[in-house]
Amino acid sequence: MKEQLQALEKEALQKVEEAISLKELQDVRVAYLGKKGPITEVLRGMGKLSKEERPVIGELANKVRGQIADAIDSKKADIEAEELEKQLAEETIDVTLPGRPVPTGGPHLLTSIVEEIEDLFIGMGFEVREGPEVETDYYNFEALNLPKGHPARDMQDSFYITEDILLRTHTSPVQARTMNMIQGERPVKMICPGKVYRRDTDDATHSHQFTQIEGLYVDKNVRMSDLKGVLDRFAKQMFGEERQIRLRPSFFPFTEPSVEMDISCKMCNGEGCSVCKKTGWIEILGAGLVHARVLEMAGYDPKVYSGFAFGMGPERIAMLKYGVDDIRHFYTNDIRFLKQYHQA
Ligand code: FA5
Repeated sequence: MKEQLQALEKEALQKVEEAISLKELQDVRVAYLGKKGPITEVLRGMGKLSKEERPVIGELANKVRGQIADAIDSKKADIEAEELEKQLAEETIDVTLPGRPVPTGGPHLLTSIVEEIEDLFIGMGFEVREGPEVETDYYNFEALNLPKGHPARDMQDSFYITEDILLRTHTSPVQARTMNMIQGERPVKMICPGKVYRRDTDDATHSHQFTQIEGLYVDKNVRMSDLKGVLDRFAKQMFGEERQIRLRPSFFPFTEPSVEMDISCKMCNGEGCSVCKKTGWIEILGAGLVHARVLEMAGYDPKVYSGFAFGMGPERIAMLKYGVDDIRHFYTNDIRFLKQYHQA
């Protein structure tokens, strides 16, 4: 029986040594020290032993059991320490690692340019106004001296919703709306940015939906030289001293005299390319002195008041300023294009 106990001890210690998880260790404990285990079995058979043998075997059995239990406890502590070590290693946070960048958006180039132009005119004393994109025929045309059937309506092919309602073709109706609201009671100095719509065929410089910024200054004694001064200041601040500007006589039914302002093409330095249609110039705005008839219709006495107005295309301005070769880049939302103009 002594040999049997010693063999059991050896075998159990070997199993403890081999156990690699708490579950395996628990299995060893149950197998050797459990109620149905071999040591309990030995102790149960003690009654059959002689008086002399009983204490010797009893002591040995208890010693074997104690040693197996101690080995299991010590191995358990080792496995637990190992598992904790492993868990800590897995959960380690390296605080020196650089953070993962979170992509951020930024203003669209068109938004930035409109805001830049707004700031520039606010600096010259203009206030910013808004008007509806779905407009009546009256404000879009008639109040601007373009009665029904007037041939100049063909200059702006329109998207009609009903016979009298359309998507505005320019921001000029906001001129008429603003003056109409004030009814000649005081001067007006405002700009109005917004979307406009035309049945134009899209190409490098034309889009069926684009942006305009209207300007209107009505006061006593406003002259052509005031318009020239404001536009000159605008162009110099926007494009720098080196760019050339030219004013060409033009025609708009709501201004008299009328002009168009061109800027020398940045893509070809005025030599002629596909962007400027080989002319070396890109038209960016129309302007003129507010027609007496328009003033009158809006409640201003043209003998007392005079004014100037202009309407510019910010897409074309951004194209000239940043060398964008196609207006369609503004609307296709290609992130590679937009990203170039994000300011951090
Ligand atoms: C007008 O729309 C007039 N309402 C401007 C005006 C206002 C004149 C006040 C006098 C007094 P025009 O059709 O030329 O004018 O357009 C003005 C500007 O809008 C152009 O110079 C150009 O910069 C821009 N523009 C016109 N059509 C398009 C288009 N299809 N795509 C992009 N920009 C355009």
